[in-house]
Amino acid sequence: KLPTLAVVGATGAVGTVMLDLLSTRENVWGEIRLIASARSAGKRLTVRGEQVEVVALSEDAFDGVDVAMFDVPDEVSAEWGPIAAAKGVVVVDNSGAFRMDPEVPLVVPEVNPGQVRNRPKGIISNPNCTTLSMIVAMGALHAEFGLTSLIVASYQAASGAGQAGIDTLRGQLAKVAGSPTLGSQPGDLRRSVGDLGPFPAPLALNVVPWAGSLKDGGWSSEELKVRNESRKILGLPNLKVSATCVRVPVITTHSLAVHAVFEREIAVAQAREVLRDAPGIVLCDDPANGEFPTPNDVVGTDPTWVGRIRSSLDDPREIELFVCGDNLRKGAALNTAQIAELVAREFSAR
Ligand code: 11C
Repeated sequence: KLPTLAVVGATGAVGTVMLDLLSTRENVWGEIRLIASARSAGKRLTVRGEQVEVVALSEDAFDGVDVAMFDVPDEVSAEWGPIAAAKGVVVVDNSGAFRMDPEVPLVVPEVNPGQVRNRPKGIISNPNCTTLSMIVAMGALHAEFGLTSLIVASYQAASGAGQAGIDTLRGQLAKVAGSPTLGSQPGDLRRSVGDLGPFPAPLALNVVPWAGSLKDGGWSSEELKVRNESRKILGLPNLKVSATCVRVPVITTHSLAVHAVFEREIAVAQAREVLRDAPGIVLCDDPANGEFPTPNDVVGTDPTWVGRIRSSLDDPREIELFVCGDNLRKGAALNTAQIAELVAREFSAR
């Protein structure tokens, strides 16, 4: 019998992409149950071409469920993940609630698929979308050249902050679009765009060097996630990682400028060869012909796109590159679905 899947948080920005993926990827599931907050219960959503009624999150909603993909706020996962796991459900969680728990694996199927089975709590975590937007490329290069340090700057899309982020950016863009002057005087956008939504400054016609919450030393939670999660996924607890996370007026697809240092010398041609052969990567690197990844060319696609590969002018062990990944797909729903599919294989092997 094919395993029963629950999608918890089926109505959010990531949940919507999850349903789309479940309708288009290989069908490895029996029943698919949709679970959301009481507010969304009763809604009917389409999955695999059929209308399915959303049920409210409750202990009973997990009856008979084998695997559950959670995309809900940290505190909801922290409460309900263990409740589902106690009922024997394998929980694949896309929140930050369990990622750094040593008893919860943090899995990227192209990088550390074996970790899926190492789940004493019955919970597997899905990384943050910013980490995920670069880690498949970094994992492939690390396997060949031995990564020692990462310095990154992110260019994060509004949808990283959920549907509220998308709605805020679109609302602000509508307000500024017709103005011949907005964006040319100090603070004029702050006075004109209205609701800042989940962002601490106007995002339309602007960039905002902030994502997440304030942590010690002036770091943002997002920057610490990139550091801690990269170390855990790559199995490099001492990897040097320094991130500056920046929000840009893009709807969906995160980008990162990456400065990577390796144990061994790495030529551009060698890096290209590794990335060309790596699963989940598209090499798009021909600047003479205007070819490099941009978020708008990448949005809606599954792979991590890599371009602008250059050797450091100062050290043959260092390279620079630019990566783009759809933060709602590989950055969230797709990686979660890929992990869940690895678990589904265990059921079909029984
Ligand atoms: C953003 N990366 O772009 C964040 C959203 O830890 O899963 C995802 C937060 C998380 O705002």
